[in-house]
Amino acid sequence: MPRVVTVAAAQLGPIQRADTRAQVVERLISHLRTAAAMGCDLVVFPELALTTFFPRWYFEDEAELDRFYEAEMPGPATRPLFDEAKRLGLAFHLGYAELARDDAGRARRYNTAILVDKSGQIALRYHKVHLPGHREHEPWRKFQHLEKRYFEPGDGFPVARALGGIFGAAICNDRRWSETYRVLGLQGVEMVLIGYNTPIHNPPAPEHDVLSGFHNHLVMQAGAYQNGTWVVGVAKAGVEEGCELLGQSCVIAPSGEIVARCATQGDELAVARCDLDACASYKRTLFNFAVHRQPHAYGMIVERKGAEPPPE
Ligand code: CDV
Repeated sequence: MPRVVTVAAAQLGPIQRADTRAQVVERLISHLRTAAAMGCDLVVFPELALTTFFPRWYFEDEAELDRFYEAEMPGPATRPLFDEAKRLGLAFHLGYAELARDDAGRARRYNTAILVDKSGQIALRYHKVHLPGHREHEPWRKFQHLEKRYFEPGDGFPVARALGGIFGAAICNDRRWSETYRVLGLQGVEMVLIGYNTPIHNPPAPEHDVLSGFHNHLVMQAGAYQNGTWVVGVAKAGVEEGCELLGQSCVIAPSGEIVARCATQGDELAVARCDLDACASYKRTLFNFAVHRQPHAYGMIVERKGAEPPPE
């Protein structure tokens, strides 16, 4: 029996700061209903999908910052999303800012993604590992990117069995790092779910701006092919609080080919019928890790963090 997962890359247009959680959740529910009508099994929402992309501002007041985080999942605002997905028989993936407490009651802040199965249970929880940007206020920038200040990094790339396959997650900047896909690939991942908020303007390197769309697809297509896995990349797109975010949400096959993609910068679904067994011919042949990898030659990957060129 083929293991087919019909997936919707559920792109969101911009979320402005004044938009309420209830308004946003209504948009997510509208995506769920459209996806259900199109025969989907799984709906993938972007990174930090419940609010505007708040790391673009420097906040001194912690109470103001806390407004962008969820202290429980589901909580009062997100319960209707869980209920409607369960009613429709859909699994979904959601990115949000998580405010947890450790045993000593200290705040732990994560950029989080969850996969919720068709029964409404959280099957996978992932904390973003590669946090881009900076920690201190840098007023020279047109907008801030304070993820290093507002989140702590996660400690790994877990996978979960769900929907008859093996699923993993990564968040935005993670998609640019080959290590992300390989750690997931080494656990047999068959579908990687990736939400993103990517400003087209990169303040430290504006010469890259014109290539932002190319780089987006380049890294996800390479990650899919080199690990024989489906990849679903989903944007929050459009002009949000004056900052232009990249669209291009897409579904990528284990061949590395894009099989569905969004055409707008707004709320839009890109739907694809994904046969998880299509991963096998890549995992069995060219990328049969057990046969062809040479870990004895890769030690530097974990032993060394920054590049160290040889002496002159
Ligand atoms: N949200 C992100 O992680 N954005 C980064 C930007 C800052 C480069 C990205 O990799 O798309």
